[in-house]
Amino acid sequence: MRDSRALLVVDMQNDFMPGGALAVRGGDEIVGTVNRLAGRFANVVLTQDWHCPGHTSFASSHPGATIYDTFDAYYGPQILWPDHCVMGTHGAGFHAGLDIPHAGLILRKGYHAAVDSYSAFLEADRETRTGLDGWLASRGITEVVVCGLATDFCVGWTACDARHFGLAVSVVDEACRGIDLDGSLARAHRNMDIAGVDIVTIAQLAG
Ligand code: VGL
Ligand code: ZN
Repeated sequence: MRDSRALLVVDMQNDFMPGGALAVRGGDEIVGTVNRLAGRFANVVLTQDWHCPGHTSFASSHPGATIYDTFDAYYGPQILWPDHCVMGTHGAGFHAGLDIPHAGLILRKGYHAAVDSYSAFLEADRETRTGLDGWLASRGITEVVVCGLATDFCVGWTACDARHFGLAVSVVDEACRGIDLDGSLARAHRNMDIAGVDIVTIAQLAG
C-alpha cells in the first residue's frame, strides 16, 4: 500500500494520565480523539516512554536531588522527573481506552540508563538514533502527523526532530496535552514554529 503519510501517537501511557506518576492534566481527555484520528491513517506508530529502573532522568537516581530540578548530564541539562514509565510496569502500559489495533510499530525510547529520550527519533545526546527515521524512510513516508503526550516534551521534541530528518510535520493541538513546567509549553511552541512544524486542527487535516 502506498501512503506517504503516518500518524505518530506519542506516549499515551498510564503514568502520563491523571493519577499516574507523571500526570499530564487532561491526558485522558484526548484518548477518544486520538483513536478517531488514528482511524484515518493506514500508517500509525505508537511511541512508548520505556525507562529502566534507576534511569538517569529520575530524581530518585540522584541522591539529594529534588523532582523537577535540572541535573547537569553529560549531554546537557536534564530535568529530573518522578519515577515513571518503568519498563514492564502498569504505568508504562498504554491507557486502557487506547484502541488502535492497526498500529504497525510500537517504538520504545528512553531505555538506555544514562540517556533520556523525549524524541522518538534522537536520544538526548542528540546523536543516538532510535531507528524511527529509517523505518519511516524505508516505507516511503515523507509526512508525519503527531499527537499525544506531552506537547512540551515528547510531542514537541519528536515533531522538531521529524523536521530534522526532512519530513513534513503537523501537530494536532487538540489531540495533545502539555505539562507546562516553567514556561515549557510556550518554549515548545516557539521551537516547533522555528523548525517549520505546522500546528493544525483535525478539521484542517487533509484526507
Ligand atoms: C515525557 C517527561 C519525561 C513525555 C517523558 O512523554 O512528554 N515527559 N518523560
Ligand atoms: Zn520519560
